[in-house]
Amino acid sequence: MTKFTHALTRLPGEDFAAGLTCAAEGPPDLELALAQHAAYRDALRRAGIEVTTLEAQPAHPDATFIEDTAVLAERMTVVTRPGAPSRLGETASVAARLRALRGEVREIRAPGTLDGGDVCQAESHFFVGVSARTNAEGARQFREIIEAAGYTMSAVDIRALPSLLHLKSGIAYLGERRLLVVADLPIAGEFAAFERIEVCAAESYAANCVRVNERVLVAAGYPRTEAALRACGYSPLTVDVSEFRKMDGGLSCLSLRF
Ligand code: CIR
Repeated sequence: MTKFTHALTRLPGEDFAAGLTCAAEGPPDLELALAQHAAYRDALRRAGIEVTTLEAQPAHPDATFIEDTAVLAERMTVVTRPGAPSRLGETASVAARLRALRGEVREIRAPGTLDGGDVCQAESHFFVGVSARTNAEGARQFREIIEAAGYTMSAVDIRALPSLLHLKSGIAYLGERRLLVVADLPIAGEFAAFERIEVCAAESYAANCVRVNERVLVAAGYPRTEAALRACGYSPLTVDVSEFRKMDGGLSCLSLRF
């Protein structure tokens, strides 16, 4: 499992409530979202990470979901091309920051689209969701880049699963060749090489957790998932992300870890 030392986050802005969402949970409370974001950054620090936080990006209310703009692995840095047109303008500032921090940056180019939320790394293998946001061309370009860097990849078509905005809305790699997954994710191909821990239907939102060094960050309010993680020997750190959930965001998408 990668040892993470840094994370990049971005604050939600004044226009946070104007972002994309299908969740019928009402508008987010910005003040609470800022407090939850601060607690999230603290949780990352408790897991041993130094956190860099970018200012909110004016006119880009979804930019706090920074994970969608890049994919970082030990041997490569890829800046994505988000599938929602309103999010295309989020990548330039992230690319500039990543170039300064990590050197060479590869890019997904038109007509490809790829959201970082569709990319799940499990050791040297990547599962890539083909979704409403990531198209086949984006997945093809990503494969070319990562195979050149010595990784492998399998594409997972989730377009028939409208409950999953992104692949990682329904899956997380926990380390130790274990995946935390929602029950309706298709089991096929390379998934078979991993142990599956299923999240119960009532707690499907909690499948989007993040292993960070010795801890697992998991959304607060999902006790069965938290218990399942403990039963496997993990040490969960719960973080309340209710205001980000209202904007269809998961826990992982609030940071880029490296
Ligand atoms: C969007 O629809 O793009 C944002 N409102 C939420 C993105 C969440 N990203 C993620 O879970 N990876």
